[in-house]
Amino acid sequence: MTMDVAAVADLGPDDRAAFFERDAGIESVRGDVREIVERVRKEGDVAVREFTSDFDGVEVGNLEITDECERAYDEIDDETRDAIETAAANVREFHEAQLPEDWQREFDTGRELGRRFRPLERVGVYVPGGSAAYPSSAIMGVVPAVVAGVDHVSVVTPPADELNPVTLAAIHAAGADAVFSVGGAQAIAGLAYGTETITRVQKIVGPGNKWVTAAKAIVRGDVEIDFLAGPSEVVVVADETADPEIVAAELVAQAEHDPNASVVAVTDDEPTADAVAAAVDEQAGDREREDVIRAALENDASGVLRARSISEAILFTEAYAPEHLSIIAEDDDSLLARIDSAGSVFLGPNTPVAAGDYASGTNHILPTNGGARVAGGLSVETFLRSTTVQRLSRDGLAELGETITTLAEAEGLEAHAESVRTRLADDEDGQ
Ligand code: HSO
Ligand code: ZN
Repeated sequence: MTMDVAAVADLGPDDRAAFFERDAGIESVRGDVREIVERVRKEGDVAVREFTSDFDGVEVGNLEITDECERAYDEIDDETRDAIETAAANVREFHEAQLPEDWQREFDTGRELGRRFRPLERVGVYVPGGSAAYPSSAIMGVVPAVVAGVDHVSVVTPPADELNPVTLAAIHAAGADAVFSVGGAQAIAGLAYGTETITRVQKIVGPGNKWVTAAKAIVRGDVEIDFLAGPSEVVVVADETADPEIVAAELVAQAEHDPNASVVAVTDDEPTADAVAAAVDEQAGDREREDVIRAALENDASGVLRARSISEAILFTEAYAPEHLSIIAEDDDSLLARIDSAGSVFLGPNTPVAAGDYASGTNHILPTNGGARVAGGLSVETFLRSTTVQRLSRDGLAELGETITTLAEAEGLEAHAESVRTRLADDEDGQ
């Protein structure tokens, strides 16, 4: 059997480190990626084409494929186009609900404060291609940017002799303004610094392989990024009411993404743990991507775990901070109330993670490797900047005057204090 059942209480320091200290595994390529980034920065399209030929084995004609995306959209079958449109509409609706309102109000008499939100102007979205072509990721990356009001959304996606028509169609449906046939670190560098063809952007979002992720880590600072996303993760918290076949199906589903995916079930019910482990093994054998799945199941950060109580299961998932958390247990709302660290939570037996992966409306570009301890996934706010605004009346300033001048003097900043006093001096003279 691929998965052993272990007890949370028996995990040693090494096991705990494997579960709780996951990382994106980009160190091995950092040096090579730095060179690629530098060459694209200096040489632009020439370097982009050279790396595309070296790494993708493709001599690209036009780097820009915006029109091809529109054509693919028109030509794909109706069923696929409808599925793309339904998914995009649900993602659009959920993200529209996130749009913050500008506001401005008086806090005390004469002290009016507010906050306003404006979209970034140019952003770039990485859409994975190759064996892991994800049309759904095009929707998840582009739609929130469009909803936020971003002027120009560029998409980069790796070239191939035969580009995936569904990915191209989804990029078009999501509302991208320009699409470029370039992938890997060279695509990230192109977006970060601009080339003759690729527009330089202010922020780059979207998942990719370790070359892409390493490039995002390197250009961060010169350009904003969302976060460094690694392979998919899921933790399922289950009690004795959970159907082991369903719990197993969740683990096998996310395991199919990547040999480095991490999948965990944690339950307070011993028979459930044993049944999940057996069901995972059986289901894996029936899947086309069995090899990928078995590799992921064997990861040190994957496993079926027995907890002494549902509280211990909750503490485990909190320490893990998974990208996806599925809770299949009685009174899931009260368990949810105890969760602070998870990218996206799926409640109950009828809510597969695949719903959020594709179509329910939530975003599937989420923090991995424990990133959920400090941040959330892609949202409308990813593409907004905020500005604060204020206006004081004379009375409002008079009320605050002494507080400001006292602190300014404590900092030795006399001119700051004077900028207040000159305004209030008129008042005193006049009275
Ligand atoms: N579960 C992946 C997203 C995805 N699933 C794309 C299917 N296609 C990472 O959240
Ligand atoms: Zn998935």
